[in-house]
Amino acid sequence: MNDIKVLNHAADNIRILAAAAVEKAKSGHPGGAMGGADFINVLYSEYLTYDPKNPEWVGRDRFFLDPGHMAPMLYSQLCLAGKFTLDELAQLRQWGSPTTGHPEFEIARGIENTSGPLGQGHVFAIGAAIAAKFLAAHTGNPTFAKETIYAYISDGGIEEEISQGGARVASVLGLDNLVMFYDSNDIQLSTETKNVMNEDTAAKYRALGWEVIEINGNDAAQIRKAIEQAKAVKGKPALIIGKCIMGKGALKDDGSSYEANCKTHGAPLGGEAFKNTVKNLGGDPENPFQIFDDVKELYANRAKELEGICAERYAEEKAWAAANPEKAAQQADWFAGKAPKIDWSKVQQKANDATRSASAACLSALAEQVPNMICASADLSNSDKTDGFLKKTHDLTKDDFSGAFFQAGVAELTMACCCIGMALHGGVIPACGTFFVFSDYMKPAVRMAALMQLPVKFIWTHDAFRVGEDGPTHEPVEQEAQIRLMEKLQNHAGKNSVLVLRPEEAKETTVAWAMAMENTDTPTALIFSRQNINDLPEGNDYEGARKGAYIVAGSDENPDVVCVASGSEVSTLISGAELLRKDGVKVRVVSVPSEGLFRTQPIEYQQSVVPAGAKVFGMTAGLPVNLQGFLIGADPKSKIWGLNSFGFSAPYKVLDEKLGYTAENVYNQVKAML
Ligand SMILES: Cc1ncc(C[n+]2csc(CCOP(=O)(O)OP(=O)(O)O)c2C)c(N)n1
Ligand SMILES: [Mg+2]
Repeated sequence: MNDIKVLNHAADNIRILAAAAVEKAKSGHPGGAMGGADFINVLYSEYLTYDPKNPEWVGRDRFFLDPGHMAPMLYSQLCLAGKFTLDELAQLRQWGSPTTGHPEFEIARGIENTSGPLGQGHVFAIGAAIAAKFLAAHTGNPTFAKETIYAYISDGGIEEEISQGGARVASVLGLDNLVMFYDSNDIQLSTETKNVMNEDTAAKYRALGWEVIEINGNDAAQIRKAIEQAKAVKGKPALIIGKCIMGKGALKDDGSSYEANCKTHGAPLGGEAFKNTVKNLGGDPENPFQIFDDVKELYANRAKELEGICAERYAEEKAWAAANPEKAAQQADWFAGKAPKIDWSKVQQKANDATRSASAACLSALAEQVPNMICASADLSNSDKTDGFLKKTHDLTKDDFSGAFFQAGVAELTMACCCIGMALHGGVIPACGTFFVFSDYMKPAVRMAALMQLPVKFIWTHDAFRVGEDGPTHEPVEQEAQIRLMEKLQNHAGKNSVLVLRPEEAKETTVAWAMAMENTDTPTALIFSRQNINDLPEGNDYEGARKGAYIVAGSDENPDVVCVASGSEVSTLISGAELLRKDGVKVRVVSVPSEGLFRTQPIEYQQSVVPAGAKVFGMTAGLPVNLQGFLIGADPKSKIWGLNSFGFSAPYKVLDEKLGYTAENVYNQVKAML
């Protein structure tokens, strides 16, 4: 047992370092970091199990910091643990520095994730806790059952709606491997918390089925006891509500208390206030970037302790691997993030099927062949056809994680964040489905997955106004343009940040799913139709989809017009082409499952599909901007037929007629161009 005095000294050390880093950067958030220092210090010096020499160790505990603005607290803590140097800390938020604002993840440095967008981070932790339970059940490796996932949440995260979804999921799945600390400091960015929140948070989480422990969040002994208690809880997640003092130990320039003051949330303490604060905390204002000797010793002792703990865990893992060599090899592949080997010949597509049903056929094969895949749906599995996967497995439930289907309930953002958390944990391949129009509810998470280069698969069905009778609320129009913008946005590895595929018909859907499974370094969005679509002509080379756009079978040589589309509009173009050919017009039809991918092909290939100066006719059920890239360098008479308004309520065939998505309209529009 460490001396409480030393623990308090270490927490003060973290406070000094966090305040100093923000002071030097002239930007950042000292107050919350100073308030939370006691919790993070007790956690790292006594509980968090990790291997300092092997940061990627699969069985490590994980710490997810929801309020990413408290990164100075995490960096300071990781300085004590030897993962960052004091010089690196002093470079907080500077160009090229490893100590960025709101860091995403860097496992080697001990950062599992901090969420910039409040609320998402603790749900990433919930996803990671699901992954740990899944891996325990699917591998039998005892290490996964020993993992604890720690989440740190603040007032902002509690206020975000996603906390309701996360709390529900964690409770219904009985995630007793999850310990969440709520830094309840009564202060947020612009007001005191009481101005915007009067709920009884403890009662709320108890009602949601959590174990709730209430403590003074700046008292090391109480924190220690609460973590012990939380770890011992069985069958449900635990929440430790710690009443913390914002800016603990801070003094103003006149020496009076600067604690519990909104102003310390997001700005340096400043000049004399900073100096007074460092002195008050026992540091040297002229040289604040120091680690006290007793604190060094505390963490050196912890490192030794961890050696012993890890040795025991490794021994258990070794024994399991020796008894289960195949599973051990498989586990290594899973954590390496390798694309699984899949025999796609097992997927038999029905003629003229809807692409959502074609996706179900693929998912069915994936359920059989990819044992580390988890598929989720936000209560639409029989409509978004993720039930193709479900039929080959069963739901994850509180007492049974041997299945692989995650019923997320009607909570699209929660579902997406859980999937991201699974990916962050590692070892599993997450996919999740809902209607395309509800991708709007998921956008903030899609953006985080894109930024972090996580290979989550987003399955979006009911891709266009052809939802019909459900009316305009359910008819996506602008959604494709929104997600395609993410194809134009490059990630830090210089790749399109999301791969977005809208295959034209059933067989191309199989190729799209193959591309999604092979894409291990960005998220993939798959957009599928509700309605049946005619198959492409015999002899089509579906592998062309891998280039993002390709000429479909039956196209004419030396065309008078090049018609481009994705999804079911390709089939409308083909019907239109038949009419045009009767007039002697030569037509090339190009399927464009992803223009973003097409634009990464050599220019010669792009020109071979859509030659410079060609007359181009594009058709999209979304905004015309979806295909406007094809007008660049084309004949000026070229045009895109798209939807410029919300949809309408009517059977989809009527909508096709009314909105001009017919062979006749293709004929008329192209004739007017020639
Ligand atoms: C989704 C989202 N909305 C807004 C913000 C901007 N923001 C950052 S911190 C904060 C207030 C946070 O208050 P709290 O969580 O209590 O942190 P504390 O002030 O206690 O450090 C806000 C609004 C954000 N980061 N994410
Ligand atoms: Mg707060």
